[in-house]
Amino acid sequence: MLTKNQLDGFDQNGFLVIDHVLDDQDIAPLEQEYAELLGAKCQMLFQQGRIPSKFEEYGFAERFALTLSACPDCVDDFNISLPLVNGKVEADKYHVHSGPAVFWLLRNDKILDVVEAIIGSEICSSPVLQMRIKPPQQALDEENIAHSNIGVTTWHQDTVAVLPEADDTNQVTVWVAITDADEENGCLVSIPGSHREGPKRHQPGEIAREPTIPESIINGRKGMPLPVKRGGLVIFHKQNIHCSLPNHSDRLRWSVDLRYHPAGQPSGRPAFPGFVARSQSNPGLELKDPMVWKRLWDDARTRIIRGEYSGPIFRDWDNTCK
Ligand SMILES: O=C(O)CCC(=O)C(=O)O
Repeated sequence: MLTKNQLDGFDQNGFLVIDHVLDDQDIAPLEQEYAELLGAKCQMLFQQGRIPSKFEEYGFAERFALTLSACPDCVDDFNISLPLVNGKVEADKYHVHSGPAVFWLLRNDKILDVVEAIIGSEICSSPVLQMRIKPPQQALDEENIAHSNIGVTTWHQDTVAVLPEADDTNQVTVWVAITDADEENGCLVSIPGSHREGPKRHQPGEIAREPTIPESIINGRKGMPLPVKRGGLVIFHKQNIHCSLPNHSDRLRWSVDLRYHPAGQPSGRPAFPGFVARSQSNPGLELKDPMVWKRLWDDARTRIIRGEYSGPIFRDWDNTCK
């Protein structure tokens, strides 16, 4: 689990970097699943005449970058949460990938052990999830540079992404490095101790589509880069202020960010499905079937497309001024 030093560091800084948590055996199924997903996407785009070839001769990183640069609107097809749209959605642009390798990553015992050390042994996997596969920035067009799943992520607190119902939820973010992340290819940057400053105003960003904390609040602070190798984790307190650097390398930077909170507390995304990932007190509550998880997402998607869910899906970002 975590040492007292690690827990004290998390309490003091609002983040914790933990190296060497996952190994190849933990990560390879996700890479395989994504290689297949990308292959299927290329096949479809080729049939639709949207790409000149299926890019089969390329490895994953180049193939992903080529696909995205030809079809910038494909980015959401690779995400592990439905797009954040309040109101009416278009079915053919409203997708989520909920494959078994993603499910098993969410239930990975090494990750859950870390989470348990912070929030206890009754753990809900939140539906607030992001797959971030970031090609070298020079391979992206402007639309995609502004999308934080493949382009830049500007200064924010993770609380901005959830509805006020989760204001008291003890949510932690677990950011998993699928590739090495360093200052050149766009590692995370955090302002140590910023979680103690309380919630900050977010506003529409100049570069990013996501809400961002204005420079007047960041006030010249540069933050601390958090490089981490493949298989390492970065844990964030929900009010830690962080961002990530642009990918100025010629390498892919791939991560997945997951959120967990104590079972029974609201996720802040009631339209999307969470599940009990670990329960010491009642293991029977745990969801162990990836097909059931997929069905939960498919059902949520159907409800939203049909207009059967009437509440907001995410916080109105222009109204997060405090
Ligand atoms: O990976 C990134 O670029 C940003 C991740 C992030 O901000 C988060 O996990 O909250």
